Amino acid sequence: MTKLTTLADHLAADDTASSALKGVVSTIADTCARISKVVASGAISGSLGAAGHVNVQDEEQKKLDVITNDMLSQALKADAAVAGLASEELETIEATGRTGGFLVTFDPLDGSSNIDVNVSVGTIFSVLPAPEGKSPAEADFLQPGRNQVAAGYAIYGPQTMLVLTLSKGVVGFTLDADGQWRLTHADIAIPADTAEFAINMSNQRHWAEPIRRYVDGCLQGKDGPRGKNFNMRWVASMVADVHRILMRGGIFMYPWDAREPEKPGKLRLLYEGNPMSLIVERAGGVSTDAKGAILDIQPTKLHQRVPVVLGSANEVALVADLSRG
Ligand code: P6P
Repeated sequence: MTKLTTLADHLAADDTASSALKGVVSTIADTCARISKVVASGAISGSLGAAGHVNVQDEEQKKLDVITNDMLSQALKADAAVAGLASEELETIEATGRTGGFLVTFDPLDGSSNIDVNVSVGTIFSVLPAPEGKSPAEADFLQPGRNQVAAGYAIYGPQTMLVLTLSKGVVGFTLDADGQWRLTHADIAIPADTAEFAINMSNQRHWAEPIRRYVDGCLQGKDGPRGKNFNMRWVASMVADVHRILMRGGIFMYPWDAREPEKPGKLRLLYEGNPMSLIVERAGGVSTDAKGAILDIQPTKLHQRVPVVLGSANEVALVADLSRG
């Protein structure tokens, strides 16, 4: 069997992205390959369990949150094309002392509450243009998601995969035993229709009415207004739920709920909502805050949260119609 195309060869054949951007993507991909080994070592390396403090999100940090954040931060600071970075695990941005090039935001280990029970987790990343002629400030990261020049994620599951979008389309690479990322999914596309929804049902009593109505319709199955039965999945790793949707369709929802009414949702815009939205849109899906496109949102804070309803276009449209009233 001929060897599948490597990430390096795939990037070399891409005549739309600059060599500097390809370099940043390679830096992230190489780091994710190393993170995969650390994640896979689990209890053997003593990397499981709590780190003993909470992060800027007021969430208990896992040891692997800290380890993976440091791995990505160090690798990006060493990349000449990176002017600054922002992480779910860091209170504010880190400037590299360089100007121009790119800004990178990332969630180093998404779904880390699953890591101690051996359920898939991942790394999510977003690449934005950096300001010219000045060291980036926090305000320079507050760009709408449509400004992204690259976005992707690694999923550390039964296979370790890297899913990536640069200027168009969505491609998937699988980490080979020789450490090479091999092109296994050349043109990822999300089916427009689905019979599978993903939401944390334990929050049902806290949802706004439109979400409750939509989910009730799914639960009534073929006896209800939808006229078909639905399946439900909730991995509690956004990367795993979104990956499933990229592979076979579906709708993922983390909407606003009344538990913390002052917050728009749980997920963060800059390093979860925006990169996943670019990927989903480029794969023919739709990604909204329940009403409008997430990629059009003008960020106002580095760690701001956003409601997320994304996936199969026709299903997301139904939720948007209900939400607009
Ligand atoms: P809940 C993981 O902590 C995360 O940020 C996403 O990856 C995931 O979709 C969501 O939170 C799970 O949240 O409230 O169901 O545990």
